[in-house]
Order: sequence, then structure tokens, then C-alpha cells
Amino acid sequence: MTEAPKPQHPRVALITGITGQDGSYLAELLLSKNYHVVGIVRRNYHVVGIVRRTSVLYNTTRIDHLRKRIQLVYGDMTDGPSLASALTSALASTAPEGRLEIYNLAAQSHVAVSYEVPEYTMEVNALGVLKLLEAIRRLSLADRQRIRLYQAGTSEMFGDTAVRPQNESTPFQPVSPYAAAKVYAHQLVTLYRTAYGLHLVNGILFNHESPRRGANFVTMKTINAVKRHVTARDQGDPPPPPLELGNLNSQRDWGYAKEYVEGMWRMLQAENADDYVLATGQTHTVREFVTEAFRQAGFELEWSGEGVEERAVDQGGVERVRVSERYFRPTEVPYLLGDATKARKRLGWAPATTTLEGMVRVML
Ligand code: NAP
Ligand code: G4F
Repeated sequence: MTEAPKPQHPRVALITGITGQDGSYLAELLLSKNYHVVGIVRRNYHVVGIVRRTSVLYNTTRIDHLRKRIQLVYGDMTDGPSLASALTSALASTAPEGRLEIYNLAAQSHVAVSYEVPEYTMEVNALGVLKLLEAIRRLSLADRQRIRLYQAGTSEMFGDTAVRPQNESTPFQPVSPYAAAKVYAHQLVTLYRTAYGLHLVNGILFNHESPRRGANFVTMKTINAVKRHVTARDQGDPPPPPLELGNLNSQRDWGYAKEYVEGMWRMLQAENADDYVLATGQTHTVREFVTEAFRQAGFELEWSGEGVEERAVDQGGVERVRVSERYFRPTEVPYLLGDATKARKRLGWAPATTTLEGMVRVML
């Protein structure tokens, strides 16, 4: 019996990292625009209890609500053939005159973790991108011309720069394995664009957060702690242990992830492939974010001490935050402030959520 031909679509998106914060918002956005969405997922291993190890199919919590409307294929950024076959599968769903947009969002995305597993971070965030680009380059000319790719670059690439604010022409000075891998990927994308005439776009996105942010990034870690302190207060229980953080002085330009995926999409709609910064144009210290998050929950923090001795107590003298050496990084990006003028002028993209107060409200 011959199989019925698969339906083909004028607009298809292949998303690596679809189970992540950005991937889930992007999938929602593209479905609302009638794209056929294909996502690459990997099989994960989870530790259960102390000794038992079990495997789960893939992390789905952020995309469970979309499961029936998207196509998922197994793949891994460390496995070239799986990327090539995902590409073939997505192309097969694309109408001959249609377009396949690839959003490469998959990454080991935690900067601190990249010092612990630098080689793995490089495999996924740098060599994984090379594998994906090679898979595209080896397609027929007709297929290559139907493809556009977005690469998820980061403001971390600016590293220890003295330039303020940072835009598309600011030189990269990466200071972590994560950032070094992302710079490699950025430069490969530029190289493949020039050398092979592929339609490849580099996004350079400043930090963006949401209620779907991973629990070990500083914003979500803080929000979860605030919620624990609120619950204990409201139930009349003793206060939970203080929130323990590392460097409170670093400054970040924090935006709302849901608005940033719209920027990614706009980058791929522009006629010419180029690079774009997405940012709010506001920067705040980690300390300011933490103070605002506790404030919105009714705790007025007062800070004292310096370095690892620094701590914050509330209006009742209860210790809510303290510093722990454990969360400091070997090298730090001290100051990020983005200038997204190019994206505003050429793509008509501008974030609606730009204030610290607004960001905390979205997350709480
Ligand atoms: P995230 O929530 O950590 O999601 C990362 C995604 O990558 C997850 O779906 C994860 O799958 C997948 N992944 C990790 N390793 C993989 C591998 N070896 N093969 C296939 N998939 C793999 O990250 P995010 O915040 O959404 O960020 C999306 C992208 O933008 C990342 O590339 C990040 O580096 C970059 N970026 C983020 C920000 C930001 O502030 N959020 C700013 C600039 C750039 P599992 O679910 O299986 O783990
Ligand atoms: O929330 P973070 O871990 O984000 P970071 O390092 O800025 O990286 C995020 O944004 C990048 C874009 O610029 C992305 F490319 C990357 O994938 C990721 O999404 O840390 C923010 C700041 C850092 O200075 C860190 O040292 O908060 C400081 N911090 C202080 N205490 C802490 C903690 N960070 C974490 N994760 N945990 C702490 O306890």
C-alpha cells in the first residue's frame, strides 16, 4: 500500500529548542500566523531518588498545551545526522513555492554552567551550529533557496566591553565558555551567509525573562523565593531561609521574552539577511531587581554589608536575602545595556515592557 502524501504548507518553521522558554513562545506566535511548526526534541535522562535513573521522552511542560498542533521530531545539536533528517522532514512539509524558516534556539544556555561543562557547551552551542549549517549547505540549490535561518546570539558576547550602550557594531569580548561558543556560532553564520549566499540572520538578544524562565536564572530564582516568603507570611509560618545569591552588582537589560520572539520572526521576514540587537534600553543591577520583586510582595528591603557580607532585611528585621560565594562566577559580564535602534528602524520592532516594575509584575 502506498502512503498518502503528507500535506504541504506555504510557511513551515523548524524550531530547535522548542521546549525552552523562547521556543515555546515562538511556537505559539508562529501557530497564530498559520505556520506548520516542527520542533526538535531530545530524549532526556532524569535522576529519580538517589539511585534510580529513568528516561523520559522529552521535556514538555512549556509546550504541552501546543502538543496537538505541532510536529515533533527527535534530534540533538550534537548529532549531525539527526539535524539533517529533521531538515529533510521539515522540507518535505514545505510546499515547492513555500519557505522553511529555521529558528536555532537550542543551547546549553546557562552561563555559570558553561564553566562546569565547557566542552559540552562548545559541542552544543558552537559545533551544533556548524552541523546545522553544513546540513543546509549540502542541500540542493532549490532547497537552499527556500530556507532562512535565525541564530540565537546573545548580549553575553559583548562580555567585558567598555562600550555603552552596545549595538550591532560593538566588538565582542566574550568572558565565558558560553559566550565564546556563541561568538563562534555568530561568526560561522556570517561566514556561511557571505560564502554560500544563504539567508542567515544573527540575533543579538539581551536578557529576556518570563513566567516560563528556567528556575536557575537570577530573575526566576528570585521570583520563586519571593513566592515562598509570601506563602510563609500569609500562612503564619516561620520565614523560609534567606534567598542566597552571588554578584548583586552586575547590570542587565531585562526584557519580556514573549515580545522578543516577535523580533526574531521579524528578522526573518526582512528582505535582506542581517544582524540585529533586541533590547529594552534600560539597565538595572541584580540588587535592584531583587529589591523590586520583594517590594511588590510587601517586603521593603534594607541592604547592609559588602561583598559576601552583604544581606537584606525587611521592615520587621527578618533576613530575606544574603550573599553566597557559591554563586559567583570565575569571570563576570558587569554591564549590559542594549541599543535596539536598528531593529526599531528596519523591522518596526520595539518592546512594550521596558521598566523593572513591569518586568517583575509580568513574572510575579
Ligand atoms: P532555554 O529555556 O534554556 O532553552 C534551551 C533549549 O535548548 C531547550 O529546549 C533545550 O532542550 C534545548 N537544548 C539544549 N541542549 C540541546 C541539545 N544538545 N540538542 C537539542 N536541544 C537542546 O533557553 P531560552 O532562554 O529559551 O533561550 C533560547 C536561545 O536564546 C538559547 O540559544 C540561548 O542561548 C539564547 N539566548 C537567550 C537569552 C535569554 O535571555 N533568554 C538571551 C540571548 C540569547 P531540553 O528541554 O531538552 O533541555
Ligand atoms: O540570570 P543569569 O544567570 O543570566 P545571564 O548570565 O545574564 O545569562 C542569560 O542572559 C544571556 C543574555 O545576556 C543569555 F545569553 C543567557 O543564555 C542567559 O539567558 O545571571 C544574571 C546576573 C549575572 O551577572 C549573575 O552573576 O545575575 C548574577 N547572579 C547573582 N546571583 C546570579 C545569581 N545568577 C544566577 N543564575 N544565580 C544566582 O544565584
